[in-house]
Amino acid sequence: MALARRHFLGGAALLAVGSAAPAQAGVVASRRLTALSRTLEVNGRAARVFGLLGPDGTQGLTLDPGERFRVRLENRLAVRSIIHWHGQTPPVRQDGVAETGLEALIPPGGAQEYDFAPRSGTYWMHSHAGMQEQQLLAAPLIMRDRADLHADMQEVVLMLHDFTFRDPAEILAGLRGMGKMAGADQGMAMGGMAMPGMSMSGMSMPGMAMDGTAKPGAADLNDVAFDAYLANDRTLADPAVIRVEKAGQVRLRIINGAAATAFWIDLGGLAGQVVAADGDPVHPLAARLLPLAEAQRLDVLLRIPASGGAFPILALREGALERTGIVLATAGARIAHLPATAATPAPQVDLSLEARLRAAMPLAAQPARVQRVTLTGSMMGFHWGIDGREWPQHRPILVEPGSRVAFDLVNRTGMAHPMHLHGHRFQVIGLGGQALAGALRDTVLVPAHATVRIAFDADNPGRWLFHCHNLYHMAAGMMTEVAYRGFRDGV
Ligand SMILES: [Cu+2]
Repeated sequence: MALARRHFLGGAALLAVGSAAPAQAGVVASRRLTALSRTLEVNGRAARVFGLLGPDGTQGLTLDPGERFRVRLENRLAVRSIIHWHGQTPPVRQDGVAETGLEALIPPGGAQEYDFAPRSGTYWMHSHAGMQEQQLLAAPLIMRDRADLHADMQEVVLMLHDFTFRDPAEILAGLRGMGKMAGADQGMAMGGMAMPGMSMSGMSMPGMAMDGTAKPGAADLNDVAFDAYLANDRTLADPAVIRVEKAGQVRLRIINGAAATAFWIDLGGLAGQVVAADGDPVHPLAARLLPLAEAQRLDVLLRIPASGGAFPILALREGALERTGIVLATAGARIAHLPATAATPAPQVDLSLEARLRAAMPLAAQPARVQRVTLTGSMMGFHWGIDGREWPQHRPILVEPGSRVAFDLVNRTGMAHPMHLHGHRFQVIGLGGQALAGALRDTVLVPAHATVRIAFDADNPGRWLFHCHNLYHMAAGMMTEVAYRGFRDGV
């Protein structure tokens, strides 16, 4: 690859593998990140999953303020892979995707170098190859800023996953086959009608309430029945317990790394202040219950009571009873057992928080050409697309270099779609026709039958993936490219 070659020629002396020690003033050697297999215990059973091991021996990577993203990614898997730096805005050939043809998958035993100026905040990284992300090839990517270092504040990362012992490819095949079996008149239409025999292959019934009755008019939720929901790789049977100080302040960095699950984050007895969405600062907003779609992040400031105690932070699966979480606890606090199911189902994740978020540093006012992007498809055959086309039969969305671009994301389907644009930061500027100066994000939820308007500056030339981050929708075809006019694929 041209980029890797240039980097090797220009910076070979800096590529001391596995060392984070400064090579010279202001320069840090590549940090090593390793894609590998590991074993987790889930519900008392061993699970073979993927992982991304950082230089400190834990999952994920944390960079210091001002540090460049200078990373050597090593593939120790038995399969080809590539890791996408979700929400970061690198040059297009370092985005960590192979679908555009601008980068290649990394072979087993191979490595790839990356070097770009990162955005600070709460990010994450995950495989963009096959269905590896469903198998937990994903980890936190935290870019500290100077304020984080000087603040008298403890950082806690909460990373969420949905987990299945089954092969994700089989699940997708089951979802597609189910639609065919259902036929046009069997009630698999949006809105959720009862259908017999839904337990095969572990699929859950869209639009079904927890007692198995249909929810007339409700949107479809939760295509896939998972075996467990993980918070920092653990279930509530044995949750991560994180020691905090009485009267201390915590910056909770919440990452929804789930494949196909939106959650409500329940801060319980703690009052929280949302200070960032998808890594970008927002005006502080008090909240206790926070909706979080797939791939989205929220940073929340928490104050631990002076009296101390144990404080569960729960993630509630939307439209369902299942939940997961971690426990923040002061020294000696008694930690009660928390059941992994709630008594009543959590509501559907919505835009109630989105409507209240305001970017701390919004885009400068500027006219934009609004383009309509229609989200299409249905549970029928599990076909999902954009403007009626399924990847790779997509039609790229053309943008003018240097221009302000706006998209009206019009959801014509009965399911919500968390839409992710690579390589850019967009602002949410309209919800259902209502204008707002909302959060800067890289992933926005477009609920069933809703319209969301986003705007961004076309300041990062290339061809960039734009897709639903429900990974089964993405695999089924809900992906396209945003292509800069005049961008040349060659070097
Ligand atoms: Cu979707």
